[in-house]
Amino acid sequence: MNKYLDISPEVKAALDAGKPVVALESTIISHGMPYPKNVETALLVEQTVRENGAVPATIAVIGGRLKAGLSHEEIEHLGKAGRAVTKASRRDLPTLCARGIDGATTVTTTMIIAHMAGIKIFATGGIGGVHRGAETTMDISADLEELAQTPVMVVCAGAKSILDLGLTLEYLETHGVPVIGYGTDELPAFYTRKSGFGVDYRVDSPAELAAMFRAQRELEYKGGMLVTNPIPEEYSMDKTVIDAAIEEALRQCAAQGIKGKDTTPFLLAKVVELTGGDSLESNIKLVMNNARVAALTAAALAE
Ligand code: PSU
Ligand code: MN
Repeated sequence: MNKYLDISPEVKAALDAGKPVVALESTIISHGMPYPKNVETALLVEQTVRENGAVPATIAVIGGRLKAGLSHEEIEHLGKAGRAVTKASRRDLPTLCARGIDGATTVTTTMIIAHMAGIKIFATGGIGGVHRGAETTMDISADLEELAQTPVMVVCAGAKSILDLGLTLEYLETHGVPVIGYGTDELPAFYTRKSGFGVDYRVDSPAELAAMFRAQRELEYKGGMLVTNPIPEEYSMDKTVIDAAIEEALRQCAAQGIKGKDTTPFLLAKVVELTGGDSLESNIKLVMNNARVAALTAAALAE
């Protein structure tokens, strides 16, 4: 086992027994939602994973240790400290480990640590991608690169249109990452069920997702796969409302000269602010929906 990795006793026991485990990220806690909703959500998502037959492993860096499986106190700490916790991508782990400090893991680092621990399925809300205007800013999330090289299945609700969804799909295609629609032919756009872009394959059951993941391993590919699961109809947002909020958030981001790793957290927080909290409720529901599909898939994979 890696010398920086700590697997919680419950997660370790499940992995040793070949039982289903689902990884969960922590940037969504520290940078994706306001306190205390972030902590409530993190605990609700863990509960959803359990109710669907798997053990949750929320991942973060605590005191320079890579943690797979957090205590409620650790989740509370990450939620309360919020944006004071380093948003940790691939480039940040060596420094955090060497200095013994905390980090909230993005999709990228959650995949890295899940893979180190032997966890194959990971549920989150949305992934990072190719930002609008990336043809000049070169702002492309490390999440896409990680999907290309780390064998973990990521279940998300698509990507927010703070990104260029078309370019994000092109990038994933180039890097050989399958984009699967769960119960849909169309890429979901996080708050809404449709984006106008098609997915590579539609899958209608956790068993079929497990079979695809198994085949990818048997082919000895190094990368992972992206499962996009549309937000349940009853929680999806009005496209006009959310698009207007995103456009305004992008305008403020440009006007304030926000760059680099601060871009995504800034846009996420602005959208919540501009929609008066409605988008936060949708966000919570869609993460729970992804946790359910991931848990059922982990269970199918464990069979
Ligand atoms: N998109 C969301 N919610 C999130 C994130 C993205 O809808 O919480 C977070 C995830 O942790 C993701 C990270 O991995 O932002 C991507 O950041 P960046 O764009 O800087 O790579
Ligand atoms: Mn970026």
